[in-house]
Amino acid sequence: MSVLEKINSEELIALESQYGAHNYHPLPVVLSRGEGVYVWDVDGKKYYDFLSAYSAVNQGHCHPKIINALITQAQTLTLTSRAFFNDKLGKYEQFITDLFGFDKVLPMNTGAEAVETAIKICRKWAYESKGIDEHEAVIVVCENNFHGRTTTIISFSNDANARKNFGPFSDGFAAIPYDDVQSLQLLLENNKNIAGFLVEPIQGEAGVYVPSEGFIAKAKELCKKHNVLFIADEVQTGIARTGSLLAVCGDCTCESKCEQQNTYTRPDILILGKAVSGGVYPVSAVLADDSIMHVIKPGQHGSTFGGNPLAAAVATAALEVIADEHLAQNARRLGKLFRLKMNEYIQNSTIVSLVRGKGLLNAIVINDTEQSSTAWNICLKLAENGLLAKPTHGNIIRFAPPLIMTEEQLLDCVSIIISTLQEFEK
Ligand code: IF1
Repeated sequence: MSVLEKINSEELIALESQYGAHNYHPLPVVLSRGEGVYVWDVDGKKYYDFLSAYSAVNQGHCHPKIINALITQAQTLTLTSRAFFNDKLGKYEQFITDLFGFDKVLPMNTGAEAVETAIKICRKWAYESKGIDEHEAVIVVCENNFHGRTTTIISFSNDANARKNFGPFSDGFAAIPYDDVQSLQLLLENNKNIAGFLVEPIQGEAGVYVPSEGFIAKAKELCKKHNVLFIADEVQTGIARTGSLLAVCGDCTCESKCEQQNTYTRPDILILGKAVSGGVYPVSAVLADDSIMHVIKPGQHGSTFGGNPLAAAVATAALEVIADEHLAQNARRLGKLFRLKMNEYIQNSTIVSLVRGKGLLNAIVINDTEQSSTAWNICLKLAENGLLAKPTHGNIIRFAPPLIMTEEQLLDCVSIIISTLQEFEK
C-alpha cells in the first residue's frame, strides 16, 4: 500500500503501535490539520484544542505570521551549525534579550536541553564565581517537579514512573516541598554548597499547582541573601500562558517588554521553550546576565541545531505575536471567566471537587481516586463532544487552550465541558 493512500484512524494507530516505541498512551484521536484554536481528525471531525500541545501552541495552530516566517527562512537557509555566523541569530538574540530584559541568551532546542543548560551554567558559576568546591554544588528542586526527561533531570524527579530502571542517577540535587519557603530557608542556612534553586512558578505536570501568594518572591529573596541562583523554568508557564508575559511577572500586564514592575520576580536564569516558537519548530532559550553567562566559554556547551537561522526567524515571529495580539491580557481575562464558570458548576457537582490555575493554564480535580479511569473516560467523552484535553496525574484534567481564543469560543468550550461532566454526575 502506498503511504500516500488515505488510511483510516485505526490503521494509523496500528502503524504507530507496530513501528513506534510505546512511550505514550494517546487518546484514540488521529489529527491531520490545525488552525487557530481548532484541530481536525482524519475523518474531518473538528475539535477545540484544549491542550495546545502542552502550552506550545499558545499562538494558535499554524499562525499565519509564524508559518510565513518559517516558509521564507526555510527556502533561504535552515542550518549552518555554529561553526559559522548566520544573519538571523544576532538579531534574534538582541530581540529576545531585550524582550525579557537580560544581557544574554544561550539558544537551544528543547525544554529539557534548556534545563540541562541552566544546570550546567549554575554549577559552573558556583565553582568559578561563588567558590564552591568542584563537584560539591547542590541545586535545590521541588518535590513533584517536572523539568523534562533526560537522565540528569529525572535524577531529581520523585515520579517513580519517570525514574524506574533509568539509573544510575546524577548527584547534586536536594528536594523541598513545593511552595515551602521555610524548608528552602532551612536548607540555604545549613548548606554552604547550594548553587541554585530550580523551580516552576506553577507546577504544570503535577496538576497545575499555583503556589501561595509571595512564595516565588520570598524564594528569590532567600536566594539573593545566600548568593544562590534563582532559576525559573517557564517552559510551560511562560509566553503569556498564565496571563503575564512570564508567570514570575506576577500581575504585571506588560507584554512587549519585561519592565521592572513591582510584582516582577526577576530570575537569575530564565528557561523558556515550547511557545517560544508557537509550536512550529523546536526552540528553547536560557537567559541570564553577563555576570552569570560569562562562565560559558567557546567549546564548553552547544548543540548542532541550537541558534539556527530557521529557529531564529520562527521564534522572532512567534514572540512578536504575543504583543501584537495582546495574548497575555486575553489569557488573564478568559482565564478568570473560565474559573468563574467552572466554579459556578462545581457548587452543585458531585464529580468535580475544584478548579485551579492562572490565566489559561487551568485544571479540574475529579472527585475520584488517582487510579480511577474517570478522568480518562471524561476526556474520551470530551473528544466525542468536540473538545480535546488529557488527564495529567490520574484524576486531574488540564485545560490549556490557545491564548488567541475569543470569549465566545471559550464559553462554547465551557458549555461542552460542563455538559460532558454532567453525563458523569452521580
Ligand atoms: C512529554 C509533561 C507538560 C515542562 C517544563 C521542561 C519541560 C517541560 C515545566 C521539557 C515539558 C512536556 C513534555 C511532554 C509533555 C509535557 C508536559 F506532561 F510531560 F509534564 F507540559 F506538563 N520544563 N513538558 O513542562 O521540555 O524537553 O519536552 O521540550 O514529555 O510528554 P521538552
